[in-house]
Amino acid sequence: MLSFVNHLHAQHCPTYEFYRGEKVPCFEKVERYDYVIEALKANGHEVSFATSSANEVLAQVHSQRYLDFLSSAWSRWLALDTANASVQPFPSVWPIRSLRDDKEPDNFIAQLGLYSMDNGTPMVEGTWQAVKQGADCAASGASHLATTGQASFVCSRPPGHHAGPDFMGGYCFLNNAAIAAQTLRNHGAAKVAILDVDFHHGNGTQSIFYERSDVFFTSIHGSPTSEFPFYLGYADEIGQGAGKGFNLNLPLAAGASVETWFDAFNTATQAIQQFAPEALVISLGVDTFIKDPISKFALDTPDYFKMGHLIASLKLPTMFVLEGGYAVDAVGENVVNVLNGFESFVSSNA
Ligand code: SP5
Ligand code: ZN
Repeated sequence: MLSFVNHLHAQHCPTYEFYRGEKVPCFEKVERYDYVIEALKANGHEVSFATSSANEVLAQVHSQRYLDFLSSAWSRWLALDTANASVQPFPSVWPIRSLRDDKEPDNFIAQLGLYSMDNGTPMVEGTWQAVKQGADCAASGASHLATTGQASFVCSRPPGHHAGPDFMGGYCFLNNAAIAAQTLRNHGAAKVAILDVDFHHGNGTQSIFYERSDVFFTSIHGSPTSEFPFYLGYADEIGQGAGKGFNLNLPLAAGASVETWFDAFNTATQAIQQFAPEALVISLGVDTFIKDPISKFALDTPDYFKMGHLIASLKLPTMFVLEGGYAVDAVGENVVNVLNGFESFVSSNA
């Protein structure tokens, strides 16, 4: 499968985040990417740099004021104090209920809170360059699928599915899966489905398409009663306005078995078949892995091959976008097992 790889990913290299008030090493590490590239090459998958720009689609998915903030954030952080060059900015104040989010304060940290859902998404000097290139890879993977009918894989970090229309969060800045889905729409696919298999609910993707009937979003994830992002991902979120009926959440208890996970997967894929999309985007997180350090499902390496095979059995034009997965040295094998399982179906049914 052709993979569009983000060769600028390492410019996003934060070193620490916060856990229970203490600094801890980042889970979303630069090496995750290296393991995926290594596994892609070992399994004979072809790689390409981005061939399309996401410039046009970015403004269809994210608000202009958020894009302006993100692209200029580092220079404005440095303008506060040149000593900030080696410091990661974190928000400390947020416009929660009753406070105004329509006004943008001049203060940089107040802006950072306005455009952040958590204090768990550290930024560094090269973050914008890395995430913009990731968006270009997502647009390229979608254009490849739309123009050739051939499946693609967007190999990029940081991930994207927690990033909403106008905020970052959960290690995410630009929503690559949403950018891919919107690019497919722009290429003429009337209906696009997104299946999010990351352990965490794809709150950003859900929010971007919540009032739309042309993009169906479904997600299998740890229940928000105990798992990040906590404030979205319940089963009663079914979409709104024109989007009513086009959102399907399948939250599972932390510790759910592999069998329970595949039962939910079956429910999700049946709903996708009923929607009858012209293209399918998979938000491919592998933090459902039993050894993942921050997640609580139990999938093992062979289960990812099975997942890919079942996705292929839907017989839809399909692309994959890398999301989470923090058992760093297993991320490559697990991701590539999904792609190999997908291709094994295609070749056995050719
Ligand atoms: C894309 C994605 O998978 N984002 C996940 C963001 C999760 N952020 C919260 C991390 C909380 C880490 N908890 C550490 C538990 C260590 N025992
Ligand atoms: Zn995740």
